[in-house]
Amino acid sequence: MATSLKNLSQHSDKNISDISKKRFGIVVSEWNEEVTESLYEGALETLLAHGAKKENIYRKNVPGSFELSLGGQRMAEVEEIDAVICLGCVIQGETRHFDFICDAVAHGITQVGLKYNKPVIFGVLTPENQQQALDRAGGKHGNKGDEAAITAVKMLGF
Ligand code: DLZ
Repeated sequence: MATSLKNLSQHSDKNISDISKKRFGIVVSEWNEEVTESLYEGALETLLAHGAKKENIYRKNVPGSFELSLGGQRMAEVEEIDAVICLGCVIQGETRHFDFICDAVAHGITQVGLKYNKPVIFGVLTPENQQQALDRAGGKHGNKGDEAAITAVKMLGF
């Protein structure tokens, strides 16, 4: 999967390629389920709207965002999967849990992408409260799940 000269455009492009044969793994955290289900719906609809086939999209749940790294790795190690989207929502609380979880998942997802040389997308909301989360999961500030899916599509075209 090494990049060769023919994959590199001499002019900037938007990196949107044909994804009709690409396979996607979506990993969804069950914490703050109302939010993460909306993120999933957004990601799914966006992939389909860009030409992905429903039968090429695989989903697995993990208990919480901390587990997204391992879940993402399980998806990424499947050779036929081209890109992985990790979806979660960590709401800031009064404990230091927030920092530990966010740091761990950001680092973990980065490592998985580099290890498998595949797009592994960080679709994790880190809001202060549930309302801010809902606003970014299909509410007034859009849907981070859509953004995560677009990012996966763009990275496949890289
Ligand atoms: C423990 C915990 C807490 C306090 N908050 C969240 C959260 O807001 N969002 C989330 O996705 N997960 C949370 N978790 C669960 C952790 O991600 C993880 O599942 C547990 O610490 C077990 O490893």
